[in-house]
Amino acid sequence: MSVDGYLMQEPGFATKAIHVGQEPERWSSSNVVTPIVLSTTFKQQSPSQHKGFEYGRSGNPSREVLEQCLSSLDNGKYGLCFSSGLAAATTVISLLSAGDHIVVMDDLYGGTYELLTEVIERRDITFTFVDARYPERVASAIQRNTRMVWIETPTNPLMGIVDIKQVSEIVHAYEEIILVVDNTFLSSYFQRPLMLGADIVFYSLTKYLNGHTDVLMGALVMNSNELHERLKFLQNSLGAVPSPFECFMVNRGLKTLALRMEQHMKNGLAIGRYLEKHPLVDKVLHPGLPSHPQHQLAKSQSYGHSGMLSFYIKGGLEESQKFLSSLKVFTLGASLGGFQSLAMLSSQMSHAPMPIEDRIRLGITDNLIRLSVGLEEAQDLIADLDQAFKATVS
Ligand code: P1T
Repeated sequence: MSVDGYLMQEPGFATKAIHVGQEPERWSSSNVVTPIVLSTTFKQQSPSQHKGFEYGRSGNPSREVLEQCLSSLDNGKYGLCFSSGLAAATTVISLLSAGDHIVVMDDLYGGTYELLTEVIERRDITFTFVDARYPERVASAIQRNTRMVWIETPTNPLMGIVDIKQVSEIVHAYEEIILVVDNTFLSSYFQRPLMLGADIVFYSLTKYLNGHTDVLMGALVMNSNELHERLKFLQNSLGAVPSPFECFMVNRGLKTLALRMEQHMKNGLAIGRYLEKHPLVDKVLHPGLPSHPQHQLAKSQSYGHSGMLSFYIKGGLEESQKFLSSLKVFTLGASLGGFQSLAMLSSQMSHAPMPIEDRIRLGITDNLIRLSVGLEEAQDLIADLDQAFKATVS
């Protein structure tokens, strides 16, 4: 189905989410639901001869099911799961060595920013932060020692859109550079970066793919055999793997991903339109609304938009604080992509690790409110925002 001029959704997504990797024939008991295999070791027929599993860190049947299903949803060949989004990021960056350089989108999740600037920089890996909404800036930031380009699209929290195809053409003029796309805000239901030229798709599964706010996990999806081999090696040697129970939970969450994402989109658009008309709102950032400067680009590379949006409330920190503490249906809290609606002040929460001057330059100011619109009734969400605006000015 094509919504409002977005790319035409490919058939079969929901079927893959329900069936790939989950064939009952895979198990001797023919169970329809994936078992949670807790065993950390697996019997070997003779030393080093086994049925594909030897030790829980290097491989686990519940994890393998999820990895196969996730890769199919991105039309990728391989999936790898990690104990959090940032564990997946640490593993990808461990592909690099001292002396290497990364070009990074300047508007990105504060935790990724902190990982790069506080941890990775100490390993003698350098970065250039660029506004990748202008692909020519990615091109001019590439150096002799650049080995990776890291982008988020849409960005957290400013909803900037990066032209994945154009950036991938720039990157792939160099054989040795890998393009990583953080697709957390849209999920594979609304965007498939591998098909647009990315080498690795990155996910915080903690968000939409699990969707129930009860698991921390990350994943990487790729096509290249060589990258898969190197990353699988690192998955085992760094050891940041998820538990079998959590793999089961995400696998279960995936079953309703298509349904959830459609509803997140509907609710997010209803709220975005409501906010655009509100006299206490300066500006709404939602790539699915025609007012977004990159609305056409968003439509040309994705299948829709999730429940993520941000807006500038008129005023400053005091107004934001009053508004956020008055919400009753929206929960004031970190994270996103769950069934319940969340609101946050990025400048003080997810992006607190970023230096204030960078935040201000980017527009992550104290009146920027980020919403993760959940699956409640849109009317109830709008009524909640309405009463919080009233409380802000009372
Ligand atoms: O929290 P974790 O599963 O480690 O994922 C990190 C991460 C990576 N990429 C993006 C785009 C993210 O939004 C996140 C986590 N973000 C939040 C917790 C947040 O509130 O924005």
